Amino acid sequence: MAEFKGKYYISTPIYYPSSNLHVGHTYCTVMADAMARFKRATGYDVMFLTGTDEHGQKIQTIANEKGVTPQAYVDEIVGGIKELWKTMEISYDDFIRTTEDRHVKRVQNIFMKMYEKGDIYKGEYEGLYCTPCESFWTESQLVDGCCPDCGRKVVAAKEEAYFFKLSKYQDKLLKHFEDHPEFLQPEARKNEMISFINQGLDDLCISRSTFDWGIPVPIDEKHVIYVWLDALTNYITALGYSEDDELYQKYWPVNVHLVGKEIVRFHSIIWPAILMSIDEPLPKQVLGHGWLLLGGGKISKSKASKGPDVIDPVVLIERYGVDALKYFLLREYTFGQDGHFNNEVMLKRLNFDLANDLGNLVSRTVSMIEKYNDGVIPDATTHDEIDEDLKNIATGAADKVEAEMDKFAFNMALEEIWVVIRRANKYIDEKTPWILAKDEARKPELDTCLHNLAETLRIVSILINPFMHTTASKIRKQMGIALYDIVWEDAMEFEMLYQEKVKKGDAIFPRLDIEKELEELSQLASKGKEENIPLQLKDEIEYDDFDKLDLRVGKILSCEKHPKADKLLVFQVKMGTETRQIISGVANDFKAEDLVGKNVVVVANLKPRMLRGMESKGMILYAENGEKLALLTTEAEDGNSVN
Ligand code: ME8
Repeated sequence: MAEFKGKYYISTPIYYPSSNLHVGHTYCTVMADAMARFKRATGYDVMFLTGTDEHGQKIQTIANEKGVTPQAYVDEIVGGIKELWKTMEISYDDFIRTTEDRHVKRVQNIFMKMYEKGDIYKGEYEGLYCTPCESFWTESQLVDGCCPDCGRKVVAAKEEAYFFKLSKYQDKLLKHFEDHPEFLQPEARKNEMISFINQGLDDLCISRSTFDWGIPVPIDEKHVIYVWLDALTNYITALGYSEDDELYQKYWPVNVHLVGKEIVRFHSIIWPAILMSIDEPLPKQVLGHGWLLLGGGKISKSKASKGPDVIDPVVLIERYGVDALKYFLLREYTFGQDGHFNNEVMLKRLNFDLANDLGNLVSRTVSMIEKYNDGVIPDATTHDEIDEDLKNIATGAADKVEAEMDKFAFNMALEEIWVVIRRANKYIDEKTPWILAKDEARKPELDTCLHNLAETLRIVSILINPFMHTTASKIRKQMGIALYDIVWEDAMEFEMLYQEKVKKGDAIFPRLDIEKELEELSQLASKGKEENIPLQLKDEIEYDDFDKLDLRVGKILSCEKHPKADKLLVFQVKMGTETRQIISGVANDFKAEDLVGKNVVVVANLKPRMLRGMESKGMILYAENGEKLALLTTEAEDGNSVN
């Protein structure tokens, strides 16, 4: 076992379940997962937290549009997010949802603590509001008159609200930045934040009264807590803060809040000020990572894939596997900088680094051990400079990987591992085992060569384990090495194998036909787009128009053809205490007898009309469904209002 080095708490942002996640969210979570696994491997007691940020106007609006409750809406999306993390084997220790009771209760406790401290007051907020980002902005913060975060339009808004005295903490925040140069990285972000504070901090609006999908303000039921106080506190509510403090005492303060650069401001200014208000320690570090870009702009939930590139992680995983996607995201991008996401770059990396470099090394090594030594890893009995070089590079890599991981330089950490892999491939070319095999006298040299390759692969399997643990297991399986108990320190030792029996398996990363893959991905991306062509509809109506309808559930007691019109059906419909006659022109679409007994939705306040000498009081609802009409039925019993 690795020497115990203490605790390590890392978090991702809690994502909005406004729609399914894309490869940008996956990028952040994959980095956090790799770090959590790396820290566990190197002797830390890790707490890795992720979750979902489920309240707010935007989610309420989307749910309303879909005709479901906000809770039902988020439950479904969060189910998909958890499924995605399960498929990707994300090793989080806890997943916090802001709609959980544990969070709600603790956020209210935090609000009360701040209130009792005198840090919260009631005022009136006037500002420019970006609805998708749920942020108020001042005129000077706008970029080209639009939201500086997402680039969309803002609207003037005013409302009674509770405020947090953020301005009170301005000097203390600046001092914290000065005293803790490591607090916010990268450096460029830190300078932005310091100048933001120097411009003067306004007090922060922390409640809303124009919608109700949120945590009620404990002292005023008309208000819900504005999303950032609700969201940021997840990092401590998940640890039981204010109720059951055991985990809080153990893990807080967090070692790293890993966040996208657009929310660095919330994490390095607002969140520390909240913590100062409740007299709790500040995060040790906030790390802002860059964005994945597509066609020049940030990949975002509201922007569908623009070009031929697929950004849905589920599709990429189905085609290339979890480890391939993880590898690409960690290897391709430089931490802290933006990077372009592009399917072609991804496919090339998968072919060059995974199929060629790593895949070939595994398959060549196993094949040669099978061919030249009956599948048993031989002992090493000879030694030369080339062997020495391979050994030094292989056993020296773990420290280099650790040094890069300390800087969150995932790409460089992987590069250090690939230095070993490429050295081993070169070692095969230098040693030419196929020539050694022809000369019985050189069998000891051949054995040494095979042994050293096997040892190197054992080391590689340990080094890649935090990043691609399924691949690590596949390599170990083919090498006949124990799958469990992968110990980081063993990557620093060379002589650990003893006559294990290898067994060739499938290629760990099959070679991809890049042209063909690009073609298929582009078809998938455009298929997604075709499915989203707006419907041809009648003119838009106002909500007030719709609200005039009184919709009721009715049960069809009988249905017959109109005696004087072929197209009309005459219904007797029971709605609660009343039974009515309703006539619909749907005889061509339905058989009368099929409709009897159905519970339908009726516009109950439609003005009565005479149709061919018979009165029709109300209207049964049907919807257009392609060429046909669909009867709107319900499982509810008759007599209930439905709008
Ligand atoms: O901001 N490239 O949630 P969110 C890289 N709920 N990373 C990206 C990305 C991209 N194109 N797009 C998203 C919220 N991300 C709040 C957070 S925390 C207390 C509350 C990643 O669903 C990145 O980490 O908009 C970013 O910060 C996060 O997803 C935003 O996710």
